[in-house]
Amino acid sequence: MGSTYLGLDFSTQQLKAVVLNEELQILHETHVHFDSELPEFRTHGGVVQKKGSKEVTVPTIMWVKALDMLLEKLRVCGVDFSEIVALSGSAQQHGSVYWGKGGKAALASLNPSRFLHEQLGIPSVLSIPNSPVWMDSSTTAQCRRLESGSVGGGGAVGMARVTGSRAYERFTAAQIAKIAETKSQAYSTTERISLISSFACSIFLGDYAPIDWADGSGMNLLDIEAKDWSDECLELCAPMLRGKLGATKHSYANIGPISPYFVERFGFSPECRVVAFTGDNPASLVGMRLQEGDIAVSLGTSDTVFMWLSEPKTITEGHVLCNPAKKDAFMALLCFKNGSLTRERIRDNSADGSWEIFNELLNNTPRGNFGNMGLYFDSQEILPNAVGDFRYNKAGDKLTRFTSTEVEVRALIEGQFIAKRAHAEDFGFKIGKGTRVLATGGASVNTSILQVLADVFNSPVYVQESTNSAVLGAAYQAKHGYLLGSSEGNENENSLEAVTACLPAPTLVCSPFQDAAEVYNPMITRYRKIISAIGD
Ligand code: XUL
Repeated sequence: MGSTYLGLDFSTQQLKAVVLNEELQILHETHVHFDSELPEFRTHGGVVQKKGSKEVTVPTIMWVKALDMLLEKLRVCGVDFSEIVALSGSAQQHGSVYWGKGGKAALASLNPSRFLHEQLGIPSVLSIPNSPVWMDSSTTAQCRRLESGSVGGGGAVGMARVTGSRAYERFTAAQIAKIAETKSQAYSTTERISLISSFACSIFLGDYAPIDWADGSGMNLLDIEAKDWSDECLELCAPMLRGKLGATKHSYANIGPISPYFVERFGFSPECRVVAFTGDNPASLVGMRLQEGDIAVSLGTSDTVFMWLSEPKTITEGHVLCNPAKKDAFMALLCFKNGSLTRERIRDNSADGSWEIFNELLNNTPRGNFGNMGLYFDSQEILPNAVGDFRYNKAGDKLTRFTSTEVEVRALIEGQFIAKRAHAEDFGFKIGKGTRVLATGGASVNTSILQVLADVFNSPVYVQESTNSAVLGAAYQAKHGYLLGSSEGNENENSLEAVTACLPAPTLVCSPFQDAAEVYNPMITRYRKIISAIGD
């Protein structure tokens, strides 16, 4: 009988699970897609948004019902639950769950002959039935209030200094503040506020689970250096908040044994350990096995960039989070809203909707694109703060269009990667001899695009077999936390690096051309000039 590890990911559109063996190879994987498999909740893309509204929520119990279904699917897949020695999970960041006065008691006394959603979907357990999620942008007023206080010396910079980010609409503090203002009765009956990650963890634990430091860094409430709630932030946010948030823990903390509900209903071992759950971006950093000096680029609906930081840095454009893999380290997270949808728009307009033609056009243009540069933001971009198309020729004149489709395609891809490198360098990222770019997400299968990435970063680009880095990261953390044990074990021997050393190294897919630095270093400088002019 082998030991196995279960990883879960409560992402925006679906709930995923993987079961890994001792060598961290995938034995089983399955998922529940919210829109199609749980149509009764009427979500679109996994969320509920009224037309024209900035409010975006999810019926909290949908995630619980999805978990009921996922566990049944795993059983049908042939998973032997008794072999699972530890489990962990990840979830979309920032969203919050509000437990009522009967929450803790309900978790501790779940009846194994009934579904979870039948027992948890009642007002005494969930004081607010709908959870605000990361796509919500209805809290600008609350953000301004949070930044108007004296946190870290005041303003956006002060907030970023203490919590790792300036106040953002989707971050949990602004969301909690809005709930405390607009639903004060329900807020006052709230016994505990969980993130989606710690909510899911609580179900497995049969008790309120702590918020982990990495996902907690997406709240504008955690002092990321002190690893404790900032009293100044709490006071500005909402009344009696410290008690409602509970204690925090590091991201691979081995919290406790699994709840008897799962032992009796599914045959889990009573010894199976629950390891802290975290956010999907920190979990991806773990799943990609990012090391100091590397940079990870995830190419999806929105593009994200992660870096390992040994020291926090105060920066108002981008986020600093506690590192999920190592207690005293940090990570940087950069979100670019215009990712694959913008790439698809240019593919449709310039390459007849074909990736083959798109790649041909890209391969047929020289690095540096004859001095042309373009930036394309279909929707309001975060980095930089801009919307629209911006095209420039070699002389720096602004153009309404380029003369050929080749130039347009190359301008898009070069522009996207130049922006990523420039903003990463603002975080102190330096390209060195050992720098590796780890690519993931949908577009990471396109080697023509990855060649541009290698050239812009003047570094080799690697990919991993699976693009599901968050759910894998969760399963790796299960093993990481399990080996450390509840007594914290030997941190070095059981570092994440040591725990995942059995995995194959990522595959080298593209190396930069000799002239890459010469071509792209000046383009980074040009990009900075362009975006400061756009901002004026
Ligand atoms: C990160 C963010 C999203 C969510 C959903 O700040 O808002 O990436 O974590 O995946």
